[in-house]
Amino acid sequence: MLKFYYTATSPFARKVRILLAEMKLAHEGVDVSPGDAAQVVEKLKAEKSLFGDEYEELVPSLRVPAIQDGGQLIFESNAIMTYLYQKGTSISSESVEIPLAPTVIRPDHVWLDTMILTTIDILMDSIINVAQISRFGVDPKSNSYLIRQAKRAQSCLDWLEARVSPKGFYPGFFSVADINMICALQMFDARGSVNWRGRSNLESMLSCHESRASIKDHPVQLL
Ligand SMILES: N[C@@H](CCC(=O)N[C@@H](CS)C(=O)NCC(=O)O)C(=O)O
Repeated sequence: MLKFYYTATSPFARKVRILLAEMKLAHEGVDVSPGDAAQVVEKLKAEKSLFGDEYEELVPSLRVPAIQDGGQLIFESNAIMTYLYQKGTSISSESVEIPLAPTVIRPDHVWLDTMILTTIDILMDSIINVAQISRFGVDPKSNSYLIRQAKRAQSCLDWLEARVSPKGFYPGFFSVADINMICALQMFDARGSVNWRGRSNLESMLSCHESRASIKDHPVQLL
């Protein structure tokens, strides 16, 4: 059975969880949570592995999520989602109004869709970076590099706003880019960490998909 390594609070793991639900793929979840914010800081200061030695010997990025399927290990959420697409024998969306997209990226927009997925990744990564470093007592408003990270997030949001339609990145379908974007935006709302609102296309795409079962059944989790 496919093993899915995750932590409950990771927005990158949430992306994979939503796609697993969309595709109704049977899997065994393995929670490798390092504990609450204080425990994370404690482990990092002691230079201990965050997710356990066994996991960190297996996954070179030392990050979640990852999956193991037979002898195959896949890490990086977008690579995992691509793998799940290759594995999903039939994508069945019979009971939903907007079907799951037939491919991860549109065959006639390969470089643009690759940039879109990468830009959402940069956006999430910059903000998580700010949150992690602030846990060590660094004030994000007085640290020049963290100010740059926040600026990067805003410029990525502007770029994405100019490329998303009011119904999402893959009009007519619910796509991997939509899942990525929704996980980023809902994380920002839940943590109050980024002011992204006022961007009408992103706001509409979120309202278009937020009541979908896979999104509602796997909400953002904060510790
Ligand atoms: N680009 C990676 C990002 C994954 C990521 O940053 N995961 C965080 C949890 S939300 C993590 O494992 N952080 C541990 C660390 O930074 O050491 C992906 O898409 O899977």
